[in-house]
Amino acid sequence: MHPLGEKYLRKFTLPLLWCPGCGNGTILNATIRAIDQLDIRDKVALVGGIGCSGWIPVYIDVDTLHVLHGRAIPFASGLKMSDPSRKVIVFTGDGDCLGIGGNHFIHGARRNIDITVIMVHNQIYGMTGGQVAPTTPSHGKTKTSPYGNPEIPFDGCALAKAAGATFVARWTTAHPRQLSKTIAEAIDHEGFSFIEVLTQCPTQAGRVIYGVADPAQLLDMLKANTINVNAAKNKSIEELTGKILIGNLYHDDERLEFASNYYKKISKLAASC
Ligand SMILES: Cc1ncc(C[n+]2csc(CCOP(=O)(O)OP(=O)(O)O)c2C)c(N)n1
Ligand code: SF4
Ligand SMILES: [Mg+2]
Repeated sequence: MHPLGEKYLRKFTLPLLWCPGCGNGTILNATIRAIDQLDIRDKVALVGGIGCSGWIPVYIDVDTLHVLHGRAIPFASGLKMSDPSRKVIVFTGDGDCLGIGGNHFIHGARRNIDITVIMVHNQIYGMTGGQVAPTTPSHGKTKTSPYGNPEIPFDGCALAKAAGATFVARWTTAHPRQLSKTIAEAIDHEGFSFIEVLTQCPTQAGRVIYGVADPAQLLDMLKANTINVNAAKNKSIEELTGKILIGNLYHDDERLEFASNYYKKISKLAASC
């Protein structure tokens, strides 16, 4: 086993429950590297929602919570408020975050509470067998949209920024080094940080939406369909058509963070009593 796996994986939880070639393993790897780089093993708490992606924290030997579907952000917020010194990271599926948990997501961002939300965007409800998600592309065929999805998908990054998140980034599982670096930056950021990770789900989205079950081919598609936000600056509208922007998309260090501001107010009030 790789030394970082030896150091951080909970051996009794292995083997991983994910399908072969699933992108969740890459996100697990990028997270472990970020935690190791920042040397925060004893300060971090990981919170997972329900779904294949919600299992990422289960495998990492640090303080973890595996909570109700759609409720990872409220649990994480409560944890942060009870122990503001904690670095709290949420792992949430695109269904978990933008479907059932959508309201918690926008209010967490609005408060600018200091948690990092990693949203695993596989375009589908993976764990429950391939139902349509709020991120499924228009016209995409799933088990519950057999004639093609009649809806328009959410842009999770645009929604996070509009709701008040102060660090917003998007990467793919085809960019593991960049993803790990951005996870470390997001953990360091004081405020609500949101990272969307476009990922391959060979068993459901790959097979059902694209007719492609080969993980390597799906990774090639992720590379081909994305462009770095900096490289995009020099491209024409025609060159950018159909491309999804990746990279660090938004950063604001000025806005007040919720937990520290709350405790500052409380201690001021206490001092004036
Ligand atoms: C309250 C509640 N409703 C529905 C479910 C069933 N359920 C479990 S996981 C899931 C969707 C998972 O999709 P997503 O969040 O995109 O995660 P993925 O498996 O794709 O990583 C659903 C609907 C549940 N566990 N709890
Ligand atoms: S169903 Fe998709 S997301 Fe879930 S473990 Fe399998 S490949 Fe991964
Ligand atoms: Mg999903």
